[in-house]
Amino acid sequence: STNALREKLTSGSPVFGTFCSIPHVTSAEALGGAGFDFVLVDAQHGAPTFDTLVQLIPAIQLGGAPSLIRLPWNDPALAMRALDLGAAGVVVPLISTRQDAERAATACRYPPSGIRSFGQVRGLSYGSTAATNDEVLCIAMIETAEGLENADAIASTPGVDGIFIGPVDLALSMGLPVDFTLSDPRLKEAMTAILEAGQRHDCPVGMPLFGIGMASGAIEAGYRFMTAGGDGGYIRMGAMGDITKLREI
Ligand code: 3PY
Ligand code: MG
Repeated sequence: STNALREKLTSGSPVFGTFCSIPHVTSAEALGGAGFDFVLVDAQHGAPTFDTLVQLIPAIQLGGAPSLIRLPWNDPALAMRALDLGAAGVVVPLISTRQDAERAATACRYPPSGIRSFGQVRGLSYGSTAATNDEVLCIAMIETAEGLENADAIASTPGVDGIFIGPVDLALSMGLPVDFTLSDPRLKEAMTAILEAGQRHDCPVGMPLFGIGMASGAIEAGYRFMTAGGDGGYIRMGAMGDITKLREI
């Protein structure tokens, strides 16, 4: 078997995901069934902890989508555990150097390519340890000024399968204000530089969409995978939309 998400990422057509930040099987299954190409379980900023992944990943799978787990930190133990619990891949925050990228990529691979320990529990097997090494996804987040400087070194690291830009942390690290429209020219220039580094090394680059109005511009620019929204926002928006209309009657 092959990792369908990896196939989509290499196909060239845009790939869309959404954030799971609520650690409950019912909402996770609903997100998994919504039609996105992947669900990004946010174990960095969201409420999901590693204790809940064993329930969330199968629930999302039951809905029909693969899971990527955003780790709280670039910790090999967490990457291995997320993969052993059935994630299609991991998203590793704050990758700033080649060494950071190698640490993340090798945690996801069995020897001889890496240091992943064997014990899959419900991890996805792609036939052999070598095949599994080829199929799991290690997505490195570039979201610091140092990561921007090292974008080529990160994007060319063996086993780094994609770059996900964190525009908010990147702006903060560059001394810029938080602005979800991402319109500061210095931030735009930085994001373009990362995108171009990815393109130079045939490494797909993704970004979060702060509103789906950003999607067509992002696709045109060359971003290959994007996240839109997430469970908490979807509940809030749906509920607010209804009560707003009701109050207008
Ligand atoms: C950031 O913008 O820093 C992110 O991590 C987005 O997910
Ligand atoms: Mg971030």
